[in-house]
Amino acid sequence: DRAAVEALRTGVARVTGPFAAAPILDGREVEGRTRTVASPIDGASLGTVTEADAAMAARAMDAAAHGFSDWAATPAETRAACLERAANAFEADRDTLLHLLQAEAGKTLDDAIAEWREAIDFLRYYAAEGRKLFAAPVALPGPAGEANTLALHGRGVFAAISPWNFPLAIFSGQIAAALMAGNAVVAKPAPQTPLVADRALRLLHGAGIPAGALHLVPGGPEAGAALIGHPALAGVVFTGSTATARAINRALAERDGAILPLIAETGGINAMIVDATALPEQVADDVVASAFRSAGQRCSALRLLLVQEDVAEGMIATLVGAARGLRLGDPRDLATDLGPVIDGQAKARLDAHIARMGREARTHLAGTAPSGLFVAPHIFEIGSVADLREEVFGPILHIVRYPVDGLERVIEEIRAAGYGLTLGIHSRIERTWTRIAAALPHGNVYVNRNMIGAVVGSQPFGGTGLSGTGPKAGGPHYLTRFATERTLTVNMSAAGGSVGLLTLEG
Ligand code: UN1
Repeated sequence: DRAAVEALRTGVARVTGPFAAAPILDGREVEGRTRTVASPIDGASLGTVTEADAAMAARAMDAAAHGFSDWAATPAETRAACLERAANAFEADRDTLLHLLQAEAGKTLDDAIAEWREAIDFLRYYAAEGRKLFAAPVALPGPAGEANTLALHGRGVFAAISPWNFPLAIFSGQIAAALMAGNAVVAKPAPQTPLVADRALRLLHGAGIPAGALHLVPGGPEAGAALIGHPALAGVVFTGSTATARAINRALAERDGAILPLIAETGGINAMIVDATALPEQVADDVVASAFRSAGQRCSALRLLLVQEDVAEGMIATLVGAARGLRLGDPRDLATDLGPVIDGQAKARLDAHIARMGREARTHLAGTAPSGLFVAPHIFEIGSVADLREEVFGPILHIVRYPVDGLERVIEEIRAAGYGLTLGIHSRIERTWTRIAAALPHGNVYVNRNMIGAVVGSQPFGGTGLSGTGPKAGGPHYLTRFATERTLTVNMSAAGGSVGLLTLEG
């Protein structure tokens, strides 16, 4: 309702900076090189960040290695309770977190609220899942006279490397999962969004996560490389580009010693297939939301729309009409649909892509944007799926028409691209969508709806192939990958084995 939204907006607008972010090692801020953090909305200074260099990142790893054993020995119930207290603290800090999501990441109020809620959901969900998984060893069947149990243990120090497009939800979700599984964490937020990360980290500490178990290193690739190269590293959780995941994988492979897990959630060339039975108005709604919401800066966003040629003309006209109505501007204005893109580099990449499409593709929509970091929604028509070779991270939709007998070929082309994140299907023929869903490896398939905004616990999120390693964030299997599994087998019939003095340790 309007009044509530207006009240919320007023509360968020009342928050004032400046804010500061700094490396936090063992609960203490560390000094170093400092720079200004500017808002993508208007370039206004929001505060400062002290960035960690390689040496400081290495010190954070040392500190985490030191803090690991106490945290690993903390009962799972206590770890879960810390995350739940953190969820409450995130709720209480609503106005400031929303303010930072808007000012630092350029989000609309809708998007900021959705992300803030998602962060809270991650904290509560992993606490609940963790209670089930980590509370006590599980008894397993075995031969008579033998007791078998299986227990999950933290691995050690996890590096958590998170992106700017969900600087609160993914940042906090990675940390919560790694902590719940009994790991110590060194978190490196994206260089574009250190302020909201710093705020979240302080809330986590305030909720009882020990200073020794969670450390913050704002910084760039140099700090990231120091984390990945550090001898204490036990695992990496990463969300970002496919290229960076590959570089991390390579660096992990070069290390001496243990083989370490990488949990990566990366990019996609996400497609939606629309056949002639789809409802045009619903398609238009769902395409506009999937392609243009958050200015297309979601890894789940729709990039490639495949429309059956019989209905393509009308469908494109409806879409163009709907997209033309989108408002671009300051995301703190409630009437705004699309805020800015994250930085000058992102804008330059998008502008270059738009220029290339202007030459190579048929242009259906090319709006103009206000000055600054704004990119207007664009709709281009290309000849085939293969014409789009890379993930384009912004409000740019590509359309391909396919003939009624061309569905198999389209499926084959999507598979050949190698990404497997989100997939949308609009069809009222069940046989069609079951066939498409079965033929493609995508992690999140959405039928007759939009394809963004996966809900924690309901639509666990993550892809396959070039899109990530799995398991899926916000799903029941995610925490296990952060842990090691160990069995204990005891011969109960051997002398001394059956006297009942034996207690199995968790
Ligand atoms: C990302 O954009 O990095 O479903 C992943 C969604 C979000 C995507 C998060 N969970 O839209």
